Amino acid sequence: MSHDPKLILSNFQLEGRLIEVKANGSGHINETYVSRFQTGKQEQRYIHQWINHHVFKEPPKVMENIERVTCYLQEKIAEAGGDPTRETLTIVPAVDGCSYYQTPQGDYWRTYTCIEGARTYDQVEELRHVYNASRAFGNFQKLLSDLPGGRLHETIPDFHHTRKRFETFERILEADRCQRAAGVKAEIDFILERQEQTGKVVDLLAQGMLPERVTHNDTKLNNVMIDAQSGEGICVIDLDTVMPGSVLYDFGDSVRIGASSAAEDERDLSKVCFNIEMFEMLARGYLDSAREFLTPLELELLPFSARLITLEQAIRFLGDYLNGDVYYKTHRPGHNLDRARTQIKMVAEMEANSDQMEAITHRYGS
Ligand code: ADP
Ligand code: GN1
Ligand code: MG
Repeated sequence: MSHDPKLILSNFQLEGRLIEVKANGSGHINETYVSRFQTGKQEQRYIHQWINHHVFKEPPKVMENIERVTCYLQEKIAEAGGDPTRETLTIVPAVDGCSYYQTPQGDYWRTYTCIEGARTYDQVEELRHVYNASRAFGNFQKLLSDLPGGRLHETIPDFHHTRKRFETFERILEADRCQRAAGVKAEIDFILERQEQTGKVVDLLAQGMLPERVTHNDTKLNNVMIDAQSGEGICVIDLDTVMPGSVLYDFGDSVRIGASSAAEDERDLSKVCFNIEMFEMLARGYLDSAREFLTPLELELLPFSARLITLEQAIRFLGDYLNGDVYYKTHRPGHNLDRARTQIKMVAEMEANSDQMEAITHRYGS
């Protein structure tokens, strides 16, 4: 499914003459486009996104969260002498002043200014990017640690509730509606054998042993803009899932790509390796931002969270494969299965390296 961004452009406060608009990005849920507008000799680019309302059931609440978060970040970045137009997202309002536009057909769109001189990476190309992106995610949590105005909306309830994800997986497996389970027995067993891990973080949160914080919840490497000159992680983007959560969700989710030698959907599993040097950069970058506010228990569980959230991703990808590929965009047959297999390989290798991972987080956490 794809939507025509040209039809919605006139509903936003955009200046100048449209030169072109084209698809951008590799996300699995929303659709992203980039446009070029000309005013006199100046050119301005914008990012336009169709918000998947089948996944984000209440897009106005998503946008309310994003408005609150970006406004607060803008203030803090300005106070610190930074550039709020590059270091956080800037919403371009619709003509009626709203942060989004709803079409007569019920689709939701938003527009941001395009951050120039920076780009995202779907997979690691330079080790310093791992450190810098991870530091940016830690800093994002730090800046939002005192966000005023009460709890953010949960844009997807129980998004990182790993035990509930596991239970959903069991139901999908039971139904086996596409009769695919018999072909992926090893992958299913890998997941089922790890059931007892899935409740750990959510139970500690429910018991008040782990604090709830404002977290990003989708900390893939390609959700940080990397500055073309400095290689710094200048801006955390993709804010749809910013909501109450645990820092362990963010740290954990960043490892599966930030410490992997291959793409999330690599078919050749011999290329998919957990790289301890990359993990060290990632942990150091994160802790250089987050060391000062993490509790001892959060710090202790960082290595576990990497295995847990990677397992959660395997559960979700394999679940979607078994369910007939209804959630994530896929670009080839077996795409979700390929993604699940890379995540499983990463979990297995992280398990084998858990002592070294612990040593690293202890070293940089104190
Ligand atoms: P998705 O949820 O589909 O991953 P993102 O918000 O991450 O959507 O955007 C997809 C890609 O578009 C990003 O990886 C990035 O390359 C680019 N992008 C998004 N927002 C901006 C922006 N404000 N400026 C420049 N590029 C952006
Ligand atoms: C989806 O939309 P995107 O590609 O940033 C998913 C994340 C997964 C990720 C796996 C709302 O993120 O939770 O971690 O794919 N987003 C949603 O790559 O489900
Ligand atoms: Mg993204």
